Amino acid sequence: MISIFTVQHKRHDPAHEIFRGERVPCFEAVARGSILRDALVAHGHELRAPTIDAGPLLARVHDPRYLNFLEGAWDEWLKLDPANADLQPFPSVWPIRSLRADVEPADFIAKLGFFSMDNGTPLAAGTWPAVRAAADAAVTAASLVVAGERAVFSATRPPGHHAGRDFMGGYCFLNYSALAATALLDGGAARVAILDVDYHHGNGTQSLFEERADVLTLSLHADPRHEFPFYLGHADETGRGAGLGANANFPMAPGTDAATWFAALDQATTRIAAFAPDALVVPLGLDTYVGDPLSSFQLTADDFLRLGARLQKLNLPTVLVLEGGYAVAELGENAARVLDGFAGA
Ligand code: OKP
Ligand code: ZN
Repeated sequence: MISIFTVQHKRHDPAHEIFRGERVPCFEAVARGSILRDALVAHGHELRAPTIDAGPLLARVHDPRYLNFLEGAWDEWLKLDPANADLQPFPSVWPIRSLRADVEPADFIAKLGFFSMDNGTPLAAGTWPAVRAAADAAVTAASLVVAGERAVFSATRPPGHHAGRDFMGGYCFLNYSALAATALLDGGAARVAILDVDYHHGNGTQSLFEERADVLTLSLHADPRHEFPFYLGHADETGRGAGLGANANFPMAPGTDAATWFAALDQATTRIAAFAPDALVVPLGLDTYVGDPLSSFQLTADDFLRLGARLQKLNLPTVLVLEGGYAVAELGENAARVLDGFAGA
């Protein structure tokens, strides 16, 4: 399977994140990118650089005000104090219920909270070029599928599925799967399904499409009562307005085993078949792996082969987009197994 990969991912290299009040090394580390690249090559998958500029699509998925903030954020941080070059900004205040989310503040840290859902999304000097290149990768993958490729993998980091129209969160800044789905619709698909198999609910993707009838969003994930993103991803969220009936969540208990997970996948794929889409986007998180440090699900290496085969059987033009997966040593092999399962099905 063609995989779109860019070395630009290395420019997003924050030194730490906050975990239980302490600064710890980032789980979402640069090493994820190189290990993934090596495994894809070892498994015989062709790597290509992005060739399409996602620029024109960005403002259709994200708020221009948010894009503007993200692009200039590091410069603003340095303007506060040049010594900030060696430090990392984190938000500390948010416009929660009863506070105004319509007036953009002037203060940098206040703006950071205004455009974030958590303090777990570290921003670094090269974050913008890295996420812009990752957006180009996802749109390039979609355009190859529009041009007739059966399936293409956008093998990029950091992830994207928690990012919403005007906010970052959960290590994510730009929603690549939403960009890919938009490119597929532009390319002639009348309906697109997005099947998120990351351990965490794809809150950004759900919120971006919840009012649309032409994009079916589905997510298999850990019950948000117990796991990030906590405030979205329940089974009773079925879409809104024109999009009522075009969202499906499959929250599962912490510790869920492969049999239960694949039973939920069966339900999701039945929904997709009934929707009869023209194309499929798969936000592909490998953090359902039994060895993942952030998750409690129990999928094994062989289960990723099975997952690839199941996705292939949907018989749809497919864009896969890397999301989570923090068992870094095994990430590349697990991702490659999904592609191998797809190819061998
Ligand atoms: C992103 B993706 C642990 C904090 C966990 C939220 C998890 C983000 C997961 N130190 N922060 O969906 O894999
Ligand atoms: Zn995840």
